[in-house]
Amino acid sequence: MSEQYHAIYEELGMDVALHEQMVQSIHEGFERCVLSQTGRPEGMAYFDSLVEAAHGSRVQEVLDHKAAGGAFIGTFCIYVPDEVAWALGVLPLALCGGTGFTVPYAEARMPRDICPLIKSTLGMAFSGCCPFGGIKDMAVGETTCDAKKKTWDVMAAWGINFHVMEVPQTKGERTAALWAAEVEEFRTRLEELSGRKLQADALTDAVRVMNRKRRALAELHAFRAEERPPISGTDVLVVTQGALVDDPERFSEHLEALNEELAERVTQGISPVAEGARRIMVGGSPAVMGNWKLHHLIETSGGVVVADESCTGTRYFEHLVPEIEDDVDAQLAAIADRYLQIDCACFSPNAERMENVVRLAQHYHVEGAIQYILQYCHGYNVEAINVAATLDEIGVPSLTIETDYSEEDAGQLRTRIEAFMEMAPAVR
Ligand code: BJ8
Repeated sequence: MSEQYHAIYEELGMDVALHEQMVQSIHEGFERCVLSQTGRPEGMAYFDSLVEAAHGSRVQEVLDHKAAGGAFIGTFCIYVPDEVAWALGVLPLALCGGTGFTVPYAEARMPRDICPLIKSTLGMAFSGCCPFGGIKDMAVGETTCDAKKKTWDVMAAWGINFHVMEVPQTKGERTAALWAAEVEEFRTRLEELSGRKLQADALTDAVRVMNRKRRALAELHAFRAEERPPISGTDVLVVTQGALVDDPERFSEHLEALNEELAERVTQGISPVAEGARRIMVGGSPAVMGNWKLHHLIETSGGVVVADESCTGTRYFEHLVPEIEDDVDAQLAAIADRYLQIDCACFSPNAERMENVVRLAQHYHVEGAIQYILQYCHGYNVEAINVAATLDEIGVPSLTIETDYSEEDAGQLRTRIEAFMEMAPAVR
């Protein structure tokens, strides 16, 4: 598996044996939830390989990037504007953990009642299983939820080089100005880190690279509106998770090829989705790499996930950044505007999210929505009440599921999902 990188892991001071066990446990979940599917597109082979690459070849690429004089930052949220980093030769990588394997290592040092995404991420670092922790030049946090922002304080107190972006909690002129200032400060921090000055042409190029990736993802997700989608929701999740860790240009190339294959499949009427499968929208907390649990349960209980209203779904790729030439300030302002359109549950009120939920439910012809709440994720959990009421108004039933990264509740969840599927009215 990751044996060829053992020398690197040892040099990074990792616990090589434990890391191997973690990789093995992720792989077992991947086999059970993803590779067990039938009728998958051939183009998925590349995206499958990203799961292994995330703990192998991608580490080598980051090291090569640093050896060539570039800097490397770890991020934890899709509000961090990657374009600014790329334009300064800084490689950004999402370090969010999706495996339950490392959760106990975080629980030994942090409160247990914080969300599994944070515990998995921290547990990777605490257990010596994170190859990126030791090579990052800086971590970039944000103030999206209480657990995260207090965690950054603890990390900073432990001597980790942290930059925290203040994500506002309301949307309006005053907070838009605050956010624009945060993006500007991010630029300054990265200029210091990289020893470079942000150049207009480099920034426009980085915007184009990211826009290309967003367009390709939008095209992929658009296939899900088909009556019988040419790809499963689990596979779309695998691709979208990969977008957070892969090199953006290489990722776009492979995704554009997959999209061509999917277009061909539509023409030929090829679909891995059983006729009559219930069309389900999943919304709420993100499901990052390592976490395929809910999609697998839905798609092996008579449903197909046709929309992901989450940061590992539409929230990640919707809205392009206008490509502005020769004007760094205008380009930065356009970037700030684009990122502030993300409708995370950290915003109150969150009318924009309610509008988006309705738009997505209608566009993808969903028959039911499952709100996916990571345990202790209060923002999405409480907001689920308004989301359910909004969906109810347009006749879409919803089910709210609160869960963690363990498999212990899988049987119980399956029973609830199957019962929900039976009551969801067919729109066809
Ligand atoms: S923009 S969803 S990526 S913050 S799941 S750590 S919110 S308690 S990940 Fe998120 Fe950015 Fe929002 Fe998206 Fe907290 Fe909830 Fe845990 Fe979360």
